[in-house]
Amino acid sequence: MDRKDAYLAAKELYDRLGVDTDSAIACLKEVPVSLHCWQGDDVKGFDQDGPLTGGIQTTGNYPGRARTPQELMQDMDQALRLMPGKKKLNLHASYAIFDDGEFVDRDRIGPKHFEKWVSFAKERNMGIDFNPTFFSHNKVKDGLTLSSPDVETRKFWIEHGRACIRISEYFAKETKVPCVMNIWTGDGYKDIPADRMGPRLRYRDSLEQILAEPFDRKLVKPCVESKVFGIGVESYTAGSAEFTLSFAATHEGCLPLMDNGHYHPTEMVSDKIPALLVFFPEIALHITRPVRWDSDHVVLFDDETREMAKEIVRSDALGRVYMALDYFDAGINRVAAWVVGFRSWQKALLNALCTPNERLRKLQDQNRMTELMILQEELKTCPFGAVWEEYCAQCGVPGDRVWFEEIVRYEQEVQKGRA
Ligand code: RNT
Ligand code: ZN
Repeated sequence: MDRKDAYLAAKELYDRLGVDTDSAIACLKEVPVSLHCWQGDDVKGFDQDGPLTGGIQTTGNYPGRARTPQELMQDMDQALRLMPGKKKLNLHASYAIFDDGEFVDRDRIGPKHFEKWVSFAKERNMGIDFNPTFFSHNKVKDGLTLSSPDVETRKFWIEHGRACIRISEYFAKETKVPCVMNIWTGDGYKDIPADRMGPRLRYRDSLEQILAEPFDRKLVKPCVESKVFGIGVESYTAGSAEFTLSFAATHEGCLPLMDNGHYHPTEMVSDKIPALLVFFPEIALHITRPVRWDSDHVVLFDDETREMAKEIVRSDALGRVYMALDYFDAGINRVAAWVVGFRSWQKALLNALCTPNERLRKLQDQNRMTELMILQEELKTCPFGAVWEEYCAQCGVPGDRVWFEEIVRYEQEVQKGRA
């Protein structure tokens, strides 16, 4: 059976279940998903040459890492050619691009250091999201930034946050798409601290000083990302779940950001999404795959990824949830890692849009739990693959089982020559 016939057969079956696959495809084409630049170079960035710090780690040494802005953009372009759907670019401040011989520290960076990224995004019709970089830098003092007891250290990082707000607003104005600006710090302690509240009081104050920078709330969407622990920061994290959620709840215009690698292993972010949507007009997500810890493996089309997408769609919240990918695998081809993760999240969203949510909801409300269980199980073997292939074709990108040829070619022609 050819692709089109397979799609028509699938469409008919979904139609009988009460799902319009054409509308699902049309809807997904308009949903932006933010693609993180840091998968391409193992979170190294361009503004310093030290190690990755902050309790996060890339593992693996697959050849072909992008070493320069040009290589990173070239690799990202290759990845973009293999991804269906609407993309947004997600940058970290450490990806500032300086002129030859120029160096500007993070408290002083400005829009001009991101002009090349703006052109890149505009030419590809993408908005830009942004992240101040509170790690991998010599002014991280004793593992602390915004919560440091040292006034000078705090001041430096507050200035960095404020500079990033100005850059975020510049991105939004240039691309005409609001910029989600996410604040995450790895601040914390390896071993049992004596004062758990002090760092949090300082963190709150620092965040307030950053947000005191004037900006248009329609253009810049500041977020605070929580975390439970990091490598070398196992005992205490200043920006815990309760801390960031409470901060966002009490600061107008500030969004909570949940990264699904940042919770205890049996906690599910899929369940937290509708809980937060009850109270917050907008929320943000980092979509990742934690394997035993916050390992940031490539996102797959697995159970929890599917559940997260379903909760967003079922809550009718595609317009209220800012979705960004956040993982970094240096053990496989990095362009392929980008593509697999992006395609997996697209699959999860399409799958959610091809779920008869109204019908399922009715069964739940009528307490017809036997039927609910059966239908939810049987949906798992519906011919979703044919709908996915149709979506890829309509987006002008290769379907499953053929795009990898492109990776092989690109690796031979471009990535292989890199040291
Ligand atoms: C770290 C956080 C954070 C980073 C990126 C690079 O655990 O998830 O979002 O991964 O900012
Ligand atoms: Zn994250």
